[in-house]
Amino acid sequence: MTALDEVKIGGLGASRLRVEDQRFVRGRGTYLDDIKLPGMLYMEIVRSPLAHARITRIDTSKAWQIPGVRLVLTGEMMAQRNLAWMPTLSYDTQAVLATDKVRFQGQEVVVVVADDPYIAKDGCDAVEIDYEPLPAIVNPEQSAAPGAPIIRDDKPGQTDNTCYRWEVGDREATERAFAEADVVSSLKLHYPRSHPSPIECCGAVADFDAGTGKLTVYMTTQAPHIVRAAVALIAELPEHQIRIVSPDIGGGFGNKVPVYPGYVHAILASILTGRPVKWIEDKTGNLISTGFGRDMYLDAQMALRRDGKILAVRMHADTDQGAFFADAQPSKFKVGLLHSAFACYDIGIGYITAQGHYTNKAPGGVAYRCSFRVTEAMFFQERMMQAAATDLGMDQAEFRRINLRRDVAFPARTPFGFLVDSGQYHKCLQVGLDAIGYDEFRREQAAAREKGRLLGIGISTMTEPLGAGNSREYDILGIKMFDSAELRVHLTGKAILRTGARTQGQGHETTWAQIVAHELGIPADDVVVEEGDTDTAPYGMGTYASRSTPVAGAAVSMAARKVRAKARKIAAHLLEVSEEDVEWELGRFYVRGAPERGASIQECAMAAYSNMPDGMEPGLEATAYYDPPNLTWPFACYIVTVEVDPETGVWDVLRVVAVDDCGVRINPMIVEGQIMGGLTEAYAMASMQFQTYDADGNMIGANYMDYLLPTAWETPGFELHEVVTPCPHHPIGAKGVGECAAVGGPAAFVNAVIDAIGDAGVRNIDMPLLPDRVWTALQTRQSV
Ligand code: MCN
Repeated sequence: MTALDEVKIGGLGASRLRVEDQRFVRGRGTYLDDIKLPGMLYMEIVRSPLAHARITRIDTSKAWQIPGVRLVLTGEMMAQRNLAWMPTLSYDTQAVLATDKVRFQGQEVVVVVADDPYIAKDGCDAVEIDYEPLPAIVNPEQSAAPGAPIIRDDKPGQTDNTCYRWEVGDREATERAFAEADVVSSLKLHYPRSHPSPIECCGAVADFDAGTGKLTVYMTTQAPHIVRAAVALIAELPEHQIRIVSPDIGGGFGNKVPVYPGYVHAILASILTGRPVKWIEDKTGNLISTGFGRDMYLDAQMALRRDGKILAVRMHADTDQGAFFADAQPSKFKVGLLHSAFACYDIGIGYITAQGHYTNKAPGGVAYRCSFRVTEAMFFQERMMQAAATDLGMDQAEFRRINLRRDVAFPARTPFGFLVDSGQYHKCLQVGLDAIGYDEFRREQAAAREKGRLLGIGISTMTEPLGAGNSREYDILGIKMFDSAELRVHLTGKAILRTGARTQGQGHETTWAQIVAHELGIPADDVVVEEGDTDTAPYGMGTYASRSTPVAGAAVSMAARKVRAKARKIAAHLLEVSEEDVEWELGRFYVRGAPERGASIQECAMAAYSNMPDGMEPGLEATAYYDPPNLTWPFACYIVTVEVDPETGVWDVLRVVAVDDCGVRINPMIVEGQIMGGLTEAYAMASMQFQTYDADGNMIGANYMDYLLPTAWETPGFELHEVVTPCPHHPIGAKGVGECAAVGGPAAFVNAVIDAIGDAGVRNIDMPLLPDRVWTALQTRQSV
């Protein structure tokens, strides 16, 4: 036997079809709603219709009288068990059920548990609640206004609506750089509130066994181990008696990271009734109360030299956190990784301040397809880049060329402390410019303008820190983060792999097996991947912030290498040579100088259980925990061309070019799928997808008539290109990719539209660029 063909066995670089799709396309997936346990009860939630009100009366007596209603929970009952409030991941508190006041429309007030979901809904309708309305605060400006009602009057010592203040960078050096600048470019922007909107909503089936004291919770979570710890702490239950199982998940996109009150209700209801209890959000519940991202206002300036060199940046962000600070991250930086902005540019100095504001809106700040506020960071960065180039009268591509880090500049420290370790930024930009035909488009644009046609081109270049996990180079969270993998190779050479990550559609079952194939030569089809069950998976931190490949993927590699190291000893034993004389080629060991004498990995596996060397522990398995030395830094260049209709403000996308450098691609097809999905979300952000609230705090966007997502019909085509700069510290050179296009893409679309119409005075249009907003901007332009 000779070395295997890596691509043929489904190793690195193979566009292997997704194995999980075998069950998904046949309707054989097991999603939360497929779980039906004997004697199961169903839970529904009464939500507040008002954004801000005092609760003066709750009467549940009529609900209790409905046949089939088994339990009606109020905040008062929760308070008796010390469960009316729970800690959030951001070190704040959140009401589990409202007691004194409601603080956002959709807040959970009463829970009804019944024999079937319809009776539970009837029970909800029978609950009587009296509210005394209070003025609603729906944005940071109102929140900070003198005399504004204090939203969090439940918190001792809270005398205003400030949730946090935070700063990073060198203020004095930044001021000095601004004093020396030839040009100061300023911009104010808003990244609107938005919802990840997975097809499957959040939910849980809680099953408390009073006999054993064991609590099993099936739940749609992206981070089962973290949720297990949270449940243990919130409900004061022993962690070893809690099993969290995350079944197949119908999309997460960040929505399923936080610990929501509904999970706690279902758990308590199961403990109190002694029966399994199922809670599944309906779409309105999901859209109105769980998992919002963005909602950040930026006021920023850039200090520039006339020749195009950026001297410094200064940014202030006001963030609308909603009623509870429940960002899905315990970041010590409060606004996540906002300060990763400008990491790809050679800027030495900067200063960022941020203020979080409580408002009467559902808790925001979920890492919606972004690594903790990186989406906002990169959008602001690339919009500022466009504005600055315009202020200098400089070409957009040239301005980026002047400021992008050069290949020789790595590793480079950003003004905010990150260490950017690698990249080929100029090559990436050039591939994009060549693919779109930049110079030719500029000529076409000028010619079209002569005829009254508005063509535009927008560029977005960015690197983002992916792989939340490192605690050595850059301590993001104030806690150590890592991930894990456990690989067991059975006697026949087939293997089972478990990790602490949790796929929600990304394809881990396919790609992790490819890493094992690459490291061991076991065909990927012979490796089964399991994730999501805390009773069997090794401890891990979950899947979000595109951290799985950088951290769990690395752990898979390390576990396989440990297995290979043991197999090498077994091979030496089988081949009757010393270990030093054993060489490795994919799938087999052989004797140095006598390549015909070899032992396959499968033969070694058989021997590990039947003919191991004396003194060796039987079996062929290993567990690896990976705490990476740094984040991974993928780079991307997105270029979009558009045509704007001057009569209506409607804009059409002409072309979208994407150049992504996510290092070594494990599965190119899956990577391309991730990029296309991200670009679709980028287009959605730029064109239609946002949630807002009226003056009374009623959400506009709680259904799919008001909250628009693009269908295949609207979504433009994408032209994908790649550059490969292997990550220097990842065992197989891979970097994260899952969110890059969603993070970097929106600015390319907006920049293109502004480029089409902005030459005569339009500086900004806030997303989404609805036709009426563009049309209004066009009127400004025409009057300039
Ligand atoms: N991959 C690869 N080669 C690389 C990098 C990644 O083959 N160099 C593969 C990975 O093995 C994995 C996929 O691409 O199968 C995404 O990997 P990664 O970038 O590590 O991201 P995660 O697996 O951690 O997924 C998280 C990311 C985020 S943050 C959101 S939000 C998101 C996303 O992925 N949510 C998704 N993509 C999604 N895709 C689907 N279908 N559903 C979601 O909920």
